[in-house]
Amino acid sequence: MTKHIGHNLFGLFQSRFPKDTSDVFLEHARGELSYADLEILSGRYAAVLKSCGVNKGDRVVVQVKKSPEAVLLYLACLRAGAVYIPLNTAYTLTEVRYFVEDAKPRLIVCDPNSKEQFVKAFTDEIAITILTLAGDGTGSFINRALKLVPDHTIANNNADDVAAILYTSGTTGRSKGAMLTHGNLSSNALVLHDYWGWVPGDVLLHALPIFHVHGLFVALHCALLNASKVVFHNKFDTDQIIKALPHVTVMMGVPTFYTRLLETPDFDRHTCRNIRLFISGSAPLLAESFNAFENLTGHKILERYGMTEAGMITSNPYDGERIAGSVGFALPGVKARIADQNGNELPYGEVGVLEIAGPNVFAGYWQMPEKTAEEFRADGYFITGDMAEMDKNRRISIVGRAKDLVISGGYNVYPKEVESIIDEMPDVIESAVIGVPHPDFGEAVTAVIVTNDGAQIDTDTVQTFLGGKLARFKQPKQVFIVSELPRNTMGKVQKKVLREQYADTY
Ligand code: MCA
Ligand code: AMP
Repeated sequence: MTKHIGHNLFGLFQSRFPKDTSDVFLEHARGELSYADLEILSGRYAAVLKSCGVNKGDRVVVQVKKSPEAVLLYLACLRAGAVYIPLNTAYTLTEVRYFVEDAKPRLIVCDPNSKEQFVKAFTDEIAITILTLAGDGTGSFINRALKLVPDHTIANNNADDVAAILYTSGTTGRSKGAMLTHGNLSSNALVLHDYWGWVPGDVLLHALPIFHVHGLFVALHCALLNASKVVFHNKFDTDQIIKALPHVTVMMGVPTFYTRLLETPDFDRHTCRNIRLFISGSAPLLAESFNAFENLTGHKILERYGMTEAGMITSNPYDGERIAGSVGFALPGVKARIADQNGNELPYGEVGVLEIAGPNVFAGYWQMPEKTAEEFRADGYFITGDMAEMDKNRRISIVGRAKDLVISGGYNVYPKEVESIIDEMPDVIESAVIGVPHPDFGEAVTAVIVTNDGAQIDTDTVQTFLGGKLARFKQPKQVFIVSELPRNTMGKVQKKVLREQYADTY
């Protein structure tokens, strides 16, 4: 087996492959992939990348349904030193166009039903090759791979070479591409693997999407470092998950996974008999869910906190006390402080903005040096935009957000993006988009709109207008028409007042 080369993340994984590479890597609906398959197929996929002219540092935009092949494509990009850019499958062409124009990829890999519109939309970009991953006859990425000799080389990357760009929206203006380096990803993965006590024989249940940090990096990387089997589900289907749980030892999920399990009569202590660890993150886990889960199963869910720009930042301890409502301690190697608006550290117990530094913190926003500079303090700390407090033991609790952000079922929705499109509707004077408590999604996107002469616009009309422009999960689940929005003396819309007013909507 090739020795771990340079700082390439794939090289790190490969150095941890099981001795017997016939061990299963992915168990999925259509069969199994072994670690030997991973090695050969990622080599074949890397050969396709090269045949498309993708060289080290070139961007590859990928918008495909979750599948084992999509995982292999990610791993092939790593080994080839290409920059992987995964996109949420819910994004519309309008949203994808922005990312493509910004990232200037060498290759786009998409699903068959998007290929025609992508070809039409991006024909001017003559340097871009567009391929489907599968399902497009002999022209697909997978079919090309079958015809090529595997390329087993691993690009000799430095720790600060970019491995992936993940787009995150912002409270103002355009989406920003967070550049994550091989060093960011490997340092975070190694820390998590150790901190969460992975042991030989652990089996991971994977039901998260693989276009975000949680499913793509946190879950897959820990399993790969552990040479573990991954029981791979294309989505979170509660019945299927309950059938799978007795055969795994670790599950990672967003809080919605846990609330859905709790609502299912078949789910009980016996279902979890082989589980070592349940982990939750991406959105706040309510104390009532934590407690109900412990009462039902005997398991204290381990809550951790992170963000796209920094991977995982804090975690409740594996061996120590896991406390509901707390996200635990800064991970080893991560420095955290609670600061006022000017970056001055606050005393323990006071609420401020969480600022962090460490090897996990990203290299900046793709081609946006000014935006990057705005998010960092002069001493290198990154401003998370999350409001938090730290107790004298340095345990951290997230208490709110300084940024105007809604998290629905673990997906981030930036109100500004939704408001600006609603405001283009005929008869709309202005709008405020808020997140209000929702039993399934944690928060639900909700719009409060002021119209000309009180014209009545219903939820369907707003959703229809937004269709094609905005992914479904960003669209308001409910719309309210009002005569005016509450404002403070400075004229700023008081979203807190609206959130209180509509708190019982769902
Ligand atoms: C689906 N729908 C949603 C959401 N998901 N609406 C609001 N919020 C959502 N999250 C809508 C669809 O548009 C559709 O609407 C309907 O629900 C059914 O869609 P379906 O895909 O069948 O939904 P589902 O399978 O029940 O999905 C719900 C889910 C999923 C399982 C909670 O959203 C999910 O897997 N979320 C995880 C997101 C995640 O991985 N986040 C990590 C980000 P209609 O029928 O009207 O068309 S990484 C991160 O945040 C940081 C780094 C961290 O700390 O981890
Ligand atoms: P993203 O931009 O998708 O990376 O989302 C990151 C944001 O999700 C963070 O800035 C937090 O606001 C939120 N988040 C992630 N994990 C947690 C958690 N355990 N508790 C509260 N908020 C969380």
